Amino acid sequence: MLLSRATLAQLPGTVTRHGRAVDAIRTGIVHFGPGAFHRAHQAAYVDRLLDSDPRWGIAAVSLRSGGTTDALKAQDGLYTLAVIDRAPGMQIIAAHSDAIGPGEGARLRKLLASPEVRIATSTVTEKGYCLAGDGSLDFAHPDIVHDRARPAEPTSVIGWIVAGLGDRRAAGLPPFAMLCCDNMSGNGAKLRAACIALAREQDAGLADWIAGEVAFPDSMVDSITPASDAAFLAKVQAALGVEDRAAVQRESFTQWVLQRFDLPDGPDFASVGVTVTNDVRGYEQAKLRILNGAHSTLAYVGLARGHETVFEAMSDSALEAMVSRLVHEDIAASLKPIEGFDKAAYADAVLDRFRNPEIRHLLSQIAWDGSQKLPYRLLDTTREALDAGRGVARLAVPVAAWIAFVRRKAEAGEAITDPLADLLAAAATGADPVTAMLAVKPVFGARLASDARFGAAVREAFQHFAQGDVTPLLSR
Ligand code: CS2
Repeated sequence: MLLSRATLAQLPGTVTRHGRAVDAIRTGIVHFGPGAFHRAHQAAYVDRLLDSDPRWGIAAVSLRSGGTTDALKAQDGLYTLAVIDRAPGMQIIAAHSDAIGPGEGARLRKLLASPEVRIATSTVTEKGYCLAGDGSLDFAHPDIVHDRARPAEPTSVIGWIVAGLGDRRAAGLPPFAMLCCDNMSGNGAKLRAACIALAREQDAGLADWIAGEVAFPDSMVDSITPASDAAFLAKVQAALGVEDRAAVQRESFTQWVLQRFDLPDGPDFASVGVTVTNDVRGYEQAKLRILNGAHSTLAYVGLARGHETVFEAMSDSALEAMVSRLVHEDIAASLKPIEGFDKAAYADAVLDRFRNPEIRHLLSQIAWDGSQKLPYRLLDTTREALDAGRGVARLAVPVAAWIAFVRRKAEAGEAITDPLADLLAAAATGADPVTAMLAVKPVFGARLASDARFGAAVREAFQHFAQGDVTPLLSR
């Protein structure tokens, strides 16, 4: 039997259920990309919001694969959120009022033009936005080529946002606010520029309207959400007494910092724990560079040292000490000061979250999409360190580790999960992998590709990975 409205009443008392009338919930938010992170993070905030304001039910939209939307449909939008540390517990989330899978474009189009829908949100990961290395829309991306040619049948999230906004403008409706919830610096501003650029190809009036009328607030999102593996789903089933194909797990820590934006009579996100502020950039930078930068370092160096999870990598004292120095010295030095924000305390708290034995967060999951992640997580820091005349020997270690990771995978004939997989595999298996990889412009840009100091530091670190003797690098 599946979790659903019909089976809700038979769940054991240990599982928390909301007490509100589900029938009253309306769809006010359209969300692109209902993966585990969205279901564990944004949806949990909205679930609380719905207790007092039923207007903000979420329609979950999957443009590519229908696994999650099928599960949500079969379960009346319900699923379990398991918090797996400090205050462990399971609660049923009922924030999704609708689910739209691939092939349901007509329904999506109608929903995006509904006056009740006032907000759209997205977690489609970095690569989902079809951006080029400089953060602008990549007009050579196959999905964007398609959407330019056939704007009425979009395939990319950018194409869908532009089509939805175009319909609203044509109908004389106000736009929806567009909230990007992915780990990119200046995420709202980048999404805004991409939407305007695509709209400009079709209709200059629409592009100007988007530029003038649509809010694209920046945001910082944070909660460690390991993938829902079979063991976890079995645990949920044992606790619930029914099957739940959309269950998610996360740590108890959760944070969402959202740039204040204008939406008359909009949702009171602050009332459910969202930090609504005028300046998100400092938070966003600290989170991306410290947490995600350390994560990617642990992933690539940790995998080279035979570790499987973040917890195991953090239990490797030499690696832990190097990551701690990287964060406290190299990364902290690059951060903009934020009033009332203690960088060192923040870094310590993040590293402490990584030492959580309850969380089995696979390094291989974090290692995905390195070409999309490294620029925000480590390379901006590196570029700024070079400009300021600071050393980059430690920052070169995760970069060399990534090159070694790609090389190992390519040589073993294993799939590399990365939109640039073929290009990277060819570069990393050539005679001079470091030069070839640093020449990948969408990742390193012209500045890092040609910086002799950086090149030498990466080359030197890479030798250690190539020879399988990484330990000397960890005393840096
Ligand atoms: C991780 C993130 O998978 C990854 O690349 O670094 O998903 C990380 O767990 C989250 O950003 C934490 O908020």
